[in-house]
Amino acid sequence: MTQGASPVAGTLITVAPTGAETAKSKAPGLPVTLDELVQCARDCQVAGAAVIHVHVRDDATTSTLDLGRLRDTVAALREATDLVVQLSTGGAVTDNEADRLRVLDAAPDTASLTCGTVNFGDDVFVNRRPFVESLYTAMQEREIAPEFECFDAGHVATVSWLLERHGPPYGGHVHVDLVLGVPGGLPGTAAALAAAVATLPAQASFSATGVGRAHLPVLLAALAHGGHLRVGMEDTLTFAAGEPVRDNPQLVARAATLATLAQRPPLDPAAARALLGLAAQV
Ligand code: KMH
Ligand code: ZN
Repeated sequence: MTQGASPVAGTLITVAPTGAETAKSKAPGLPVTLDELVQCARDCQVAGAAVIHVHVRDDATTSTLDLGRLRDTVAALREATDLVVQLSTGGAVTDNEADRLRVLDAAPDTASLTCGTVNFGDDVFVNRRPFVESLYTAMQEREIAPEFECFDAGHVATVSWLLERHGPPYGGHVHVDLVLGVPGGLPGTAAALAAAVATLPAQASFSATGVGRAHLPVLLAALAHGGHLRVGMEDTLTFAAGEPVRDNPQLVARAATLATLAQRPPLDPAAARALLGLAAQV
């Protein structure tokens, strides 16, 4: 059954600080070392984030799925913050399925799970349905809560298909991130967001991410639909016309202000854990 998202009193803010695509030389505020990421995470928690969506870089600042780095990153973020730690299993469009599946060995609280293939600018972000199933069932076995990432309408339908075929996710709660505005995917408009929300599984919560120029329209539309927010330099490098983003906390702080204005202030990490069906942090 699908019937849109269930409402929640507060706003879960996820920060996606780094991503796989942007070069440090193009965005000096991008956190690419572990120290930079940990400091960014601390500051984003203070600004209102409850979840951090993590991609890591190697010593040359290139995106990597190196397991040792991922493990060190999960440990360092848990040590320094209360944030829910989410690792990306999407990686970069060049990453293979085995490496993407191995990300789960780093034992994050949650992991992203992209629910289908999509054109990604001039590239293709490949997510074969059998691979999506493998990631989903591996997360069930390892007690990692998936965040279903949907870049296109068919991806939302695949969430329902996964639930019907394989049962509920670890934690029991379905949380979907609608990523709008990728060239090749759903456009970053309020109308596209509303259409996607209308087909979410019953009782699902959702957050939304607007890529590039879609950042603010999607953020405002998500709040208007009772949704949660994902912001960060993975998707947004321009703060306002002619003004580059200084750093991730700047984006989190603006999202927190807008969520508060919408009468749904940011959830703290403990409330985020409760929403996502995760055990409290010890
Ligand atoms: N970098 C994109 C190809 C995810 O993190 O799960 C995929 C991505 C999605 O960023
Ligand atoms: Zn990502």
